[in-house]
Amino acid sequence: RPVVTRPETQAIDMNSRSNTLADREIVPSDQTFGFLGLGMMGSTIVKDLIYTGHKVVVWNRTIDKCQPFVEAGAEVKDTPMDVVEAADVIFCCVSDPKGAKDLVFGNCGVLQLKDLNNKAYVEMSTIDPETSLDIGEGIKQCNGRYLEAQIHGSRQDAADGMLIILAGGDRTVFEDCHSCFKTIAKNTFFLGTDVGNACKVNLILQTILGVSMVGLAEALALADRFSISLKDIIDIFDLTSMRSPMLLAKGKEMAKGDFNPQQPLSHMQRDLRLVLNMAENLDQSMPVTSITNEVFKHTKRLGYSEHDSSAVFVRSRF
Ligand code: NA7
Repeated sequence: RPVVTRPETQAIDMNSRSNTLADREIVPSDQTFGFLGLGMMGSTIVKDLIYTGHKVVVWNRTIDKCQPFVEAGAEVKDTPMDVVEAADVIFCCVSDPKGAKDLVFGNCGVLQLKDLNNKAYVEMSTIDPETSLDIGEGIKQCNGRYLEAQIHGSRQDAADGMLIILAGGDRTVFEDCHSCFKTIAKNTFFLGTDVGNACKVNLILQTILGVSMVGLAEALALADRFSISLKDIIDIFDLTSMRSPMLLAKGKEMAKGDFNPQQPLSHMQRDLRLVLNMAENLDQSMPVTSITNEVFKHTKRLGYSEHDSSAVFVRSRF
């Protein structure tokens, strides 16, 4: 069992800006935007929203993480419910479906405010279609409007303003979010008014990513057993028609043993679990994804939850 050092938690650099912002001519909406969840994704997004002139109200479970945003001009509230009271459009960006549901249905959650008075709720946490339907139903029953806006991309993509937004649900909310999405994303797709579709598309993309990454890790581990230089393999791979920016970047991280979390391994395994649950409900056979999930699950057990998904290479080398 390898000795694993946890990746360093990187403090958010409030002064950094994505280069793409200068070219986008963003006219900030005059609505007030609430933001629940200031993890790596949430804080990067909020930082750019403030910079582009949006009025932002924030809340995070660990309150200390709010301080840099107060200094940057955001208002902080004590509970999710307080954020909803103060904002017109509320984004949520937390780790998993359970966290996303807690913030809506839990104590001091969004729905404690019985009448949302046409306010908009936007779910950015990666969730499964059922969770999204439940949240959407709850919001609608309290006179709110709901949009699922799944974010596809790494933490670096967020820092670069290069996310892809996959949205579904209430079109008016999608329009209300225009200047925010333009700030953080290179592309935004509205996938229809049916809640759940955007979650499905996001999880399908994650399946491609997870399966590819495990294939890459196994192939590089075999090269390593033959003592073939991983750098040579990657340089040659770069010349082939198989090359993709993502696989190239992940291959380089595997070769260097640099697993700085761009997309944490725990998030990848969560996504594969959600994919397999979706497939189970349809009797859809996904043997390769099942094995991929097992590989990530085992790598988690080895202590690599918080590292990048590319740490799956460590397991393949055993
Ligand atoms: P991080 O950096 O791991 O941050 C996770 C955030 O979620 C952080 O703000 C957590 O609060 C919050 N969290 C987690 N569980 C809960 C519960 N139960 N209640 C309230 N808040 C919670 O993840 P990322 O920012 O990289 O990713 C966030 C999402 O974006 C994820 O779904 C990705 O797939 C896309 P904490 O600071 O620990 O108190």
